[in-house]
Amino acid sequence: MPEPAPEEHSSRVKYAIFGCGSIGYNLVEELLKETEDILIIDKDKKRVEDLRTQKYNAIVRDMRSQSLMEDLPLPSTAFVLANDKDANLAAVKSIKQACATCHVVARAVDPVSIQLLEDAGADLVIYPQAVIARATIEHIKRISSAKQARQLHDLLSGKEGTLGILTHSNPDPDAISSAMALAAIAQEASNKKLQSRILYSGDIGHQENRAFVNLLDIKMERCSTQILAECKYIALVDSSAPGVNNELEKGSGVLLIIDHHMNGEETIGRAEFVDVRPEVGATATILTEYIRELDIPISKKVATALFYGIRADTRDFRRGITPVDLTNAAYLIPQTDAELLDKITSPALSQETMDILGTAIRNRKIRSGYLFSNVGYIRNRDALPQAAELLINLEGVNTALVYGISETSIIMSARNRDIRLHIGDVLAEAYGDIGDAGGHATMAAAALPLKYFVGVKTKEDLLTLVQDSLLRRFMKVVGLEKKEEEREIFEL
Ligand SMILES: [Mn+2]
Repeated sequence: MPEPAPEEHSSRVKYAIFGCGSIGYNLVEELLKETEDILIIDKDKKRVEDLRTQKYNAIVRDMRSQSLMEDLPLPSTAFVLANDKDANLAAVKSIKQACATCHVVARAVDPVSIQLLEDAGADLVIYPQAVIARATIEHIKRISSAKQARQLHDLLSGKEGTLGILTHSNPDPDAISSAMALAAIAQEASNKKLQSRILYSGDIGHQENRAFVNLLDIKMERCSTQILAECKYIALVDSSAPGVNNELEKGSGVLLIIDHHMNGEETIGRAEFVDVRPEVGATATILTEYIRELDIPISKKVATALFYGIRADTRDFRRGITPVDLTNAAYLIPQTDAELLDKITSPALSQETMDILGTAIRNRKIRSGYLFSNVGYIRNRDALPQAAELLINLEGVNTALVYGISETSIIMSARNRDIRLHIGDVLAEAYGDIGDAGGHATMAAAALPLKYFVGVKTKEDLLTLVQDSLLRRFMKVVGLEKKEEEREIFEL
């Protein structure tokens, strides 16, 4: 067996271009900005002569030849770019045979060649038609987002007075952070002539949302007709039209609308500027894009709020997330306050919530993977879903139903991870006739007005008295009851 002759291939070159038509030539021009260590291989004598007179390092060789790589220096990266698909395929094979570690980029002349070239060992296959289409679309998207940002800027730049920024009712972090960002844009664009007031209606529920507003020290005012009258302009954020989940009259005019909700059949009303993009995960994403495009300076507070807004509306980047959301969230990260973000995400529990969680844990009863817990009288309704959320994590539990009694109703919160069960439907079937009940497959709730349960003195007594019959309804629906009609519901 003859020894392989390594000296034959001892010389090396950084880049080799196989086939130097227009694509190859353009690539060489780009590569020259980085290095002159480039070798060009082409079968056309005239072409090679021309290249040589331009002082390029070029040689004549047929890419289909078995001896393509003979005496050639080994390239670190080879670009195979001829417009002949068989020649490209043959060249990729020869190159990989001569040098398995060489990085090979190959041009596919048609869609079928893509797979053939990959099979032959090409590390990257480019199909120029597809590359051009993608690049063009990217370019158009960039231009249109820049244009929209410019339009918003121009609209705000001529204004002065008060801009009322109205969120949807019961605002969440996406709505609130979007309002803050719009206020920052309005201030910058108007040269501080436009002052913003952030307005909302309903409640800022859930302790995470309240922690968000408190920790970020956000000034928000409850919307009233008087305040609306004091605002020269009204902007809607995270709400798709006047009168749709906000305090405004249907069809009334506003200055602008920025949102990501589907508007259904509702009419947008009159607005000078509308940017509604149902395809993105959060309104905060859209506002961040404006801030980037317009290069608006924002505080750590606004950056942190926007980042949290995107995160919350996409359920921690898991629901309806798009590359646009991620790109904009990534842009915010260096400007966010990590410590603040941590505090918002895990707000301190109130004494009462802690007590209720304790009661829920203590009073839990389990049967065939179902957990039930009676927490008694409660003032803070937020604690109930938190208790259900906590208890569903218990080993062996697939469905958790936590219930208690408030001033006005018996309330229930359920969590479920049994894929065969739709807990929203279960609650609706079990309690729909005596109150509000329903929800999703994995989370649901019920509120049963006390008017249905009369004649008992204290609320705690009432709950004790009716819980068996209420739970029987539930068990009947899920099929737990059949076997043990007569027995106590729980045997402890
Ligand atoms: Mn939203």
